Amino acid sequence: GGQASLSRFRGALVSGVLGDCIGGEFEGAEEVPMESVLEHLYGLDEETRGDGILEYSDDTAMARCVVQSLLTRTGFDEQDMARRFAKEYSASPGRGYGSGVIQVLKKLSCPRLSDVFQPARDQFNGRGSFGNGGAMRAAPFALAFPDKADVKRSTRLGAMLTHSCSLGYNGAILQALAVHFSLQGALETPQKFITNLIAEMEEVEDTEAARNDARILKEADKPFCERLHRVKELMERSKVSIEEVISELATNIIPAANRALLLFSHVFCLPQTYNGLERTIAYSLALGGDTDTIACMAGAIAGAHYGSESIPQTWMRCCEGVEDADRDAERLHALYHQMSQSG
Ligand code: F2R
Ligand code: MG
Ligand code: MG
Repeated sequence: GGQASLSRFRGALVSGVLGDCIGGEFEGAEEVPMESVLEHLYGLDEETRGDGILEYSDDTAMARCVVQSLLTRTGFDEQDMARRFAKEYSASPGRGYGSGVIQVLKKLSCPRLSDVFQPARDQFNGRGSFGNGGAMRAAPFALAFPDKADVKRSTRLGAMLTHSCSLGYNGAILQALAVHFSLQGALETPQKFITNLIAEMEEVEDTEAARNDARILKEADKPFCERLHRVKELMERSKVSIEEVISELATNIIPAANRALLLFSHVFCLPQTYNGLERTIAYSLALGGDTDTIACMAGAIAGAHYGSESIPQTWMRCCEGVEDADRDAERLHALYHQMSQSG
């Protein structure tokens, strides 16, 4: 489809849900052989599957809150979004939330709470969470706002409702920007795509808070820029093994760094019968670790690039929440174009 077409919106939102549901199988696994990934994926094609058998986790549960809040309020409203997170958690606490964020979600349900950002600031002795819970639900911000500055501002605040450490909210901004650029067809030239992201993150990470957090966590001065430079170097080579990607980018670093990997996954080759979107999800699973979240985020970026036509129907039938995502994508598409005309 053309830039910011409905197909790209549906691709992004639905593939995020698919990545979460399909990736849940391997979350936390240290090593995931490609044979196990392919076996899992072939299983989705069998007649016996279907009817939303794979449930979505916290990634999609929270992204759905973001979507409903942005649509209902026609923009970002922190009170409304915080209320939705709290209500969703209390209605369905067993979706596999991070152990720390549960405390924030419980506090957000308190009617006497005056500052909705305070519970997140209190996390981890006042340091805030650097988990990837902000990034896993960031894609809808890119689907609601056509303006890049709005995407950055709303994604940062939306993440800060639960993640007040800069590595948590800046990772969310990186994910939203990747979806934003992908919607516009920027992945046609992957090198330029990464170069654009580096330029954006140079600015995003250029704050006192970011430098301070990076120092405390013994990270590079600008952790996301550093990872993106590594991704760019690896992409310039003709061949890179999966082990190398994992050891270069995923070990001995904070969970937030996982996010850099997803930008890379679409370039790898898997069985020829697989299209680009299927390859992205398969590769995300083979990385191991936080597979539901990596596949959810990579799925959203790849879905915005390849569009809804590349999503296998058999996968869609297996995953919970796909129909809702498809319907919401249409509504976000309308909101996005309404905003681009008015602003
Ligand atoms: N929680 C999980 N997976 C665990 C297994 C779930 C299992 N399948 C089940 O059903 O029980 N996955 C989900 O959590 C990740 C997103 O987490 P989020 O929202 O960022 O949570 P939190 O608690 O804020 O952070 C996660 C952990 O990171 C460490 N951490 C964060 N900031 C820290 C800090 N400043 N200092 C020290 N540690 C910090 C803590 O261990 C947190 O608990 C996604 O994968 C989602 O799928
Ligand atoms: Mg999850
Ligand atoms: Mg996860």
